[in-house]
Amino acid sequence: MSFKDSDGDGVGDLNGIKSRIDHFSDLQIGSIWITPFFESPEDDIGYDISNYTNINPKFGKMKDFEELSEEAAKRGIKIIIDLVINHSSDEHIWFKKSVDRIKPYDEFYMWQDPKGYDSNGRPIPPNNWMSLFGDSAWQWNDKRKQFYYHAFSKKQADLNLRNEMLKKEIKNIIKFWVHKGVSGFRLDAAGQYMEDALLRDEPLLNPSIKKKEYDWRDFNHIYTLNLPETYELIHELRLVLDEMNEKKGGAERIMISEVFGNLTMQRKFYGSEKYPVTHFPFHFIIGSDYCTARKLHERITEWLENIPEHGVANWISESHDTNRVGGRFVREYLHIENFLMMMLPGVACFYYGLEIGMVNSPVRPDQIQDKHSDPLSFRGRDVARTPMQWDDSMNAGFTTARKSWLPVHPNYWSENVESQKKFGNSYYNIFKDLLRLRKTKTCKNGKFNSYMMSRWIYAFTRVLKGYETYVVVMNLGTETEIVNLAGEIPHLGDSLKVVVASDNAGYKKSQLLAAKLALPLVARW
Ligand code: TEU
Repeated sequence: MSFKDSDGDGVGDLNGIKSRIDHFSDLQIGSIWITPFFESPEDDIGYDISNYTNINPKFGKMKDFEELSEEAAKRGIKIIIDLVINHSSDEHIWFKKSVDRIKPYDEFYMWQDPKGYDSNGRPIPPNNWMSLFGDSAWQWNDKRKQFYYHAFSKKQADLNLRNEMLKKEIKNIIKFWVHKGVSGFRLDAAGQYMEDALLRDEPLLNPSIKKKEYDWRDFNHIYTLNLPETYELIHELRLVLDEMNEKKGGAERIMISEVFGNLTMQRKFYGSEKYPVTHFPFHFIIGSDYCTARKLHERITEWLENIPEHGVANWISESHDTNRVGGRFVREYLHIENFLMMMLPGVACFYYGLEIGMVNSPVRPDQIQDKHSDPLSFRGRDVARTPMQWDDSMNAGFTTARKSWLPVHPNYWSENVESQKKFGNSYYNIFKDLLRLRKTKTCKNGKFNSYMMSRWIYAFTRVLKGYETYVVVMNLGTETEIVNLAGEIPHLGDSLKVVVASDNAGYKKSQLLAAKLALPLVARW
């Protein structure tokens, strides 16, 4: 955990979050998502849970969570936690009992006999399925004399989510945390929940490319990703939550699915009004490529137009699995993503540090904590997991320990919450201004219109009759361009006035706006 350390061991914790809860009130943030803080041997920073209802002592005690939950509730802030049920740690008691074939745990995991034995007497895995973290997804267990399946590391054994007894356990975990004050769940790796019952081999994406060794990316995951049964399972879990909501007089608790894929697939994670699945899937807005205005326009409108009527859009730009946006391209992309997420219709999920423009941090090989760099990102995941930068004291005010669990970014002496609060056009203050705009009626209910002003200049408006109207303009390119907003956008009033800009240029001209390098701004009329 990288938000705030309260006990001086160099690792962030629940009391740390509680001590800085006013940071969220200050920004008027409605909910916070906390990554796993449960009992775990930490093979994958806690995404390998050995007890779902115990707290890892490193992060605090149950009492600390209850207090955090109370303090958050007092401020109207909801807490969302990770529900990591695709797999458990191999150190979970369920797994140990499963190895020993103790009922009902014997069928809690994905056990399979070997396909056969090689000439050296070694067991051969049942099929060609690969783990996201490298190598075969099948791990031999010598005691049970069978393989178990693991989509991620071999210490993250996939749970057999078709097992009714296990589903009961999971439903109880949901209820347990709701009773502790949790208002939402992020369904970790939801796409991986189900696997083909016939264990069919997955086809190569490109069979003509011959390799000595293939990895996860080489395959078309038709038998291990986003199987239709996934939605059925989530729907079942959703009903548990909805029922608890009803009991509490329509309290709103949510489920978010962490899934990746095309629109058709992501749409399914919404379900329908009659058959709800999650409230929304995470939707990464730009991703890892440069965007022209056309591409951005297409992505945004396609997404907004295809969301089922009962659903809400979602935008996210970074997480603990991705690189920081600011480190992916030029740093100004940070502003672009923040402006988009704040002003587009839908729910925006911000990764900590975005409010002060945190960028990828240099992490020396001897400082690396992540044992399983995401193969989909080329630089490992630690670069985006470094401590929050609070002030210019030692370790950026994150911890009183001499050494924090991951190094603090060296730029912390200037880039930190305290100093940015004082400096007018800082990331922090711009972020706050945008959040204020986001709360307006126009941003909540206004109509959305999208415009490609040129190859690189993208604009959109939010319009609500009887209220202030906003136009957001951004330059995705690297050259200064002059754009004629009035010529392109119908009904643009004469009194156009810039309300938030990512630089200090002091725009005055009402209709001609000079959009500089990656400059996003919001104007109203
Ligand atoms: O990540 C899940 C994850 O990496 C997959 O969803 C994957 O990116 C996708 O299927 C590719 O199509 C979550 C956590 O965020 C991550 O930190 C964990 O390492 C992982 O689950 C295992 O729990």
